[in-house]
Formats: sequence, structure tokens, C-alpha cells
Amino acid sequence: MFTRTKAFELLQALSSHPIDLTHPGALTPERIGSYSIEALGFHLLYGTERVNKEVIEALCQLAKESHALEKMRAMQAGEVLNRIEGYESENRSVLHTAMRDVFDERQTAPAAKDASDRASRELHKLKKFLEETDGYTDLIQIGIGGSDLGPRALCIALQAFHKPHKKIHFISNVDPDDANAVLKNVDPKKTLVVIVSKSGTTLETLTNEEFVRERFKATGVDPKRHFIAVTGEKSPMDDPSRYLASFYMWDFVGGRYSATSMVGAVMLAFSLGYDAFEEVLKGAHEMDVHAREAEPHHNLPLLSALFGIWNRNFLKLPTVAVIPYSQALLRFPAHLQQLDMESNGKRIDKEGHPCPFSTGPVIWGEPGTNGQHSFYQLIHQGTDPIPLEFIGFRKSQYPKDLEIQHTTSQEKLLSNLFAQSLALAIGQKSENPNKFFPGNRPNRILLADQLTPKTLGALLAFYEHKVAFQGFIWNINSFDQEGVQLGKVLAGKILGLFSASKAPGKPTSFPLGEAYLKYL
Ligand code: G6Q
Repeated sequence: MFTRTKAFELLQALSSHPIDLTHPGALTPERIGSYSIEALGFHLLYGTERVNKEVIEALCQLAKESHALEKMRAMQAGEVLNRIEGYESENRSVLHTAMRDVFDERQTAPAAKDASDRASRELHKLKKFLEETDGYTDLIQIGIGGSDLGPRALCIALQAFHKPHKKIHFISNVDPDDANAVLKNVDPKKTLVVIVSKSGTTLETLTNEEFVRERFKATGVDPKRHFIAVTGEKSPMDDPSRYLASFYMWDFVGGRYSATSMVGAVMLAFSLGYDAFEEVLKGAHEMDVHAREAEPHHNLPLLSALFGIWNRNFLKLPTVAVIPYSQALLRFPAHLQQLDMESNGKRIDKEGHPCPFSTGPVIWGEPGTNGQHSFYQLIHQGTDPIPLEFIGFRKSQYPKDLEIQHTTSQEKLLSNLFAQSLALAIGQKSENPNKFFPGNRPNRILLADQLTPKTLGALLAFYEHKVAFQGFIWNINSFDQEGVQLGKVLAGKILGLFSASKAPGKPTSFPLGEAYLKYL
């Protein structure tokens, strides 16, 4: 168990006197130069974390004692890791990595191989389908949660690489305004609609599908020639007679880990072209191999997971802000919010015992520099330190930039990123308390050359593995989401009250729900 490891004890002792980054001589150019690792074109710069060599050694020891790498290898080989010992649970393999294990260095374990063979078949079908349907100009993706956030974040991030005349739209919320706002801007005759639901039972998605079907029919367009299903094999949505095409996903790919499965593939390959989409998969696959092969000191997602654990469990900091200095990553923090909080927002371990320590932090974020003009005040001078994870790129996505007063916009963006990282770490002494910055606010920077399809695939997988590594070390199940069930059940009961009020004779009783309906 996490708290019974030798490394835990050591880290706890070390956390009583973490390095003071505001101390003269603590944060030196040498430290910034040497506290970094590089792999796959990414630099992880961690000189501004509150760690020294001893802490890093102890964190890597924690990874070893918790068998973090062995668990990552077992996950990628298809071992059944999504389970709670001795209790009813999902009891599944966790094989999102197999969705991109279609290149070299493939897994040979039977479960993983079978999963990647299935993924290859779907990819092949997709490539052929896109060649046959090139005339469509727009694609609407209908899905929610994992069937929306990751794909949407990737789509926005790669807008610079979209083919001309291919437009993507998303509908997720059951709020009718969401669908209406999209439908206002498309010509059904030229539009494909992809319904994405692994379970094929999600209320919001099925409602929105019917909503859009009716609207298409009203314009004389046959949905059967425009609607595509992405769903689990044998789900209620697995009815090819209703769709132009059907693509599959499987229960061993969790919703929030599904962006590189058909859940994201149809939309991304439509907008980017198949070959550019394959670059996303290649980038993710390279990160998968790195995550399972690289030793802790040189493993990008594992080291990042360890810094997260240091900040959460030893420096006792309950939230993390992820701030991309890249406008293209506008929705990436929203995806990470789900990925991290749904995965590691758990209060029991894998044997069903309550965790006597804190697990997943609250994750939030916004692109910089915009955030600097809003919530950074609290980050710099608020009462509670907030660890930051910055993401930055040396080059912009579009080639056009302008020098104003001898610097380009990209240089201005990067200057702000580095300045914030330093300001948070070193703070500012002042006699005037209003101008005093306490500093010692831990942060690190993930820096790459340019946000391309391949870099984005790697970045996506980096975070998937960072989250999984933390779960392995805490010994929690990062792959289920029981916590979202209760609300769904109660919403169903309240919906029952609405329908009973219109169809008398349908008796239903839910006094607490009825109390709310009196406000309508
Ligand atoms: C993600 C969750 C959840 C899920 C949605 C949509 O890991 O399981 O966000 O993705 O509830 O589910 P369906 O794809 O089944 O409609």
C-alpha cells in the first residue's frame, strides 16, 4: 500500500523541509538547465518544482516499490486492471493503447493483439468509407462525456491542419439550444452526422440523435444516407440498417480514454485527411512505448505523475491548474479535467478499502496568456498555493507571425510562459505587503517544438499515462466511474415525474423530486 512503502516514509520526512525556491541561490541557471528530461521531442522542465535530488530519488523509489512500470506494461498487454477485488466491478482489460498499436513494436500478448487487430479493421473500414464519401462538407459529432470532450479538444487543437471546406460541429448537451445552434449553420444535404455512444443508451446522445434526425427529415433528407454510428458491438445502437456506416469500439476502451479509437477517428480523419489522422495515432503510440519502457528518472509521464504525487500527498496541495500557452489547446484542460478527475477521483483502493490519503486533485485550466488577465492574481498572491503544469511550443502552428518592436507574437507568448514559471517560483520580496509575492509555488513546463498532429497524439497519451501512473501508485482503479451513476438514476426518476404528469395513470412517487418540480 502507498502509505506503507519505505519511500512514503522517506518522502514524508523530506516534505518537512522542501527546497525554498525563494532562497537566494536556490533557483540557479544551472538548476533550470539540469532539472529537465527530454524524450520524443518533449522537454519536461522541473527546476521550478519544490524538489531536490533526494526527493527525486525517493519519488523514483516510490515508483519502483509500487511497480508502476510493471503495471503500465500489464495494462498495455491487456491484463484485467479495471476491477475492485472481491466486489462487483467492471472487471475489464484497459486497452486504449491497442487502438494505436497498429504500427511497429506491437504487443504480442493475446488480449492486446486481438484488440489492436480489431482497431486495424475499423481503421481500414474508415479509410475506405472516407474515400467513398468525399463530397460531404460538414460533419456533426453527437456524443457526451468521453464521446465528446477528448475528440472536441483534439479537433480544436488541430484546426490549423484541417482540410479546406471540411467543417466540424459538436452537439453534446441535451439543452435544445446546443443542437439548434449547430443546425442553424449546416446544410443537411452536405452533412454527415456521427452518433458516438459506446453504451448506445446515453439519454443526451439518443435524444440529440432523434432531434437531428427529425430536422433532417423535415428538410427532405434521408438520415440513413447521412448518419453514422460509433458504438459498442451489440449495443442498442448497433443496428446497421439505420445508418450509412457503423464503426465499433469495445468495453476495454474507457470513454475518457477513447479519443484515439473510432470515437475520435471518424471526425479527425474527415477533417484532417486519413494520413494526418494517422500521425495522431503514431504520436500516441510512441508515447505508449516510452511510458512502458523508460526508467522512472527519464519517463515523461511517470516523472510528471510523481511530481503530482509529491505536490498532492506531501506538500498537501489539493488542486492543479493546467495552462497551455497555446490557443489551439483551448479545450484541452476540459478534457484533462474529465480524464484526471473521473479516473482518480476515488476514495477506495483496489481492494475496496477507504484510502487513508488524498487521491486525485481538482484539475482546471485555461490557455495562457489569457489566464494571466484573470485568475493569476490568486495563483500569485492567494492564500493557497496552486501547482501549475504549463504546456508550451517553440513554434506556432501557422507560419505567419509579425515582429513588433523586434519580437514576434510567438516570442511574446513564450516570454510570458517562462516569466510566469519564474515569478511563481521565486516570488518577490517587498516591504509593502501588497507588493509581496510569497513564491515557492511549484510548477513545471512541458515544452515541444510545434503542436502538430503527431505531437498532439503524444501529448494526449502523455496525460493518459500520467493519470494511470498515479492510479497505479495510489492503488486505486483509474478506469471505472461509479460516481456518475447515482445522479443518472435520480434524473431518471425526475424524468418519470415529468412524463407521469403528461400521461395520467402512470403512478410514480419521488417526494424529494416533486419538491423541486414545484418551483417550475
Ligand atoms: C468516460 C465516461 C463517460 C462516458 C459518457 C458517454 O469515461 O464513461 O463520460 O464517456 O457517459 O457514454 P457513451 O459513450 O456510452 O454514450
